[in-house]
Amino acid sequence: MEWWVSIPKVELHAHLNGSIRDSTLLELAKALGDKGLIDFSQVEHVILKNDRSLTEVFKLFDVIHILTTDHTSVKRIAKEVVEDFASENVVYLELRTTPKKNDSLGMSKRSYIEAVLEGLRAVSSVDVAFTPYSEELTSLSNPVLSVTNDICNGSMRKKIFVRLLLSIDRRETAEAAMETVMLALEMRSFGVVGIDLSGNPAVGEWITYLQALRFAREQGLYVTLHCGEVPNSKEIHDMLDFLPHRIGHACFFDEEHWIKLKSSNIPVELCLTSNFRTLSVPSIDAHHFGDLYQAKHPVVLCTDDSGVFSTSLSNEYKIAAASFGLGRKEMFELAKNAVEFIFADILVKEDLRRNFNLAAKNLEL
Ligand code: 6MZ
Repeated sequence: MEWWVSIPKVELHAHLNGSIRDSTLLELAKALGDKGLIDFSQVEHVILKNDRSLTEVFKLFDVIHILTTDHTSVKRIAKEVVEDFASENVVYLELRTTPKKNDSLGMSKRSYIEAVLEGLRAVSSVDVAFTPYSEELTSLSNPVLSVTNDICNGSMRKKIFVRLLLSIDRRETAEAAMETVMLALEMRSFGVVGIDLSGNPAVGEWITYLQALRFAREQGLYVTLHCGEVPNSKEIHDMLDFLPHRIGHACFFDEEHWIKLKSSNIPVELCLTSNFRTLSVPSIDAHHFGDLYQAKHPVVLCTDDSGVFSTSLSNEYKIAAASFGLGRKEMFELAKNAVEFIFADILVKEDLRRNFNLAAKNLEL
């Protein structure tokens, strides 16, 4: 495992509330239980259950959201999630989350994202670079942001780039989706780079969000779609025709979908453990990673929900290597190649490429 942790990695598909530590979730549940607001024994059972179908995963998210949707918890979770990814040498993280409104807590979609940003600012174990590169370089107030090297106060500091994607949940209305896109546009100078369409794939119709997604793209935001998480041939075709900047999952594709995907060259975010645990693929060996990798189609290994599925990005690399007979050099190249599909600007890409080249030398690859 040590080697998989040691290589630099890029995470492009991680849901904030799915990446929460079990220990934090249990602590939050216990606190609400002590206040008599929930029945802790019932919730503990749901949190600790190991095998979950896709439907059960979304029931768990409903529980998680009851426990986590307040400013203090959102800030804490964002901080911990970044610390956890950084501790396993993730050097670039695109974190996605669904902005939430809760009038009784004075929470608006904007204040929810502001709490996430506060979480990023609260990280102390590593330098977090989350605003656009040009602003990072010119910022005088933040010494952390001398981005081209990691030297801070004379000592080497670890650094992680973080960018945010705002998710539209498939339960939302078209108006709510547009509100999220407008918020993303407003918050571009705080590291928001794009929009994700996610949520229970058995719910709603993606077409509801087409106008908001089109507008987002026209305004220069990146767009990634959860695509083919359940069998839905027409939706998969329509989503591919939309030509999103990336898609996630692609589990229930048929021959025609693969042809369309491959000819479009849309990069795919692949989540091996998540897909296996939700029974979206029969086994890891049979995962479409193998075919796409062989075909040299752009793919990126990701965790999806490292907390919910008890995994880590290092673990996903280890599993992929073992299941598909790939060596360290090939896996390192796969990690490095992910840099080409990030939604950040060219200067961040260049910085990351340098970082990977240096690591390759150090690891004698
Ligand atoms: C689709 C998923 C997902 O946004 O509250 N989410 N959507 N498929 C998946 N595969 C298992 N995993 C997570 O994080 C949790 C939310 O992310 C989406 C769901 O909408 C879930 O409620 P945030 O930070």
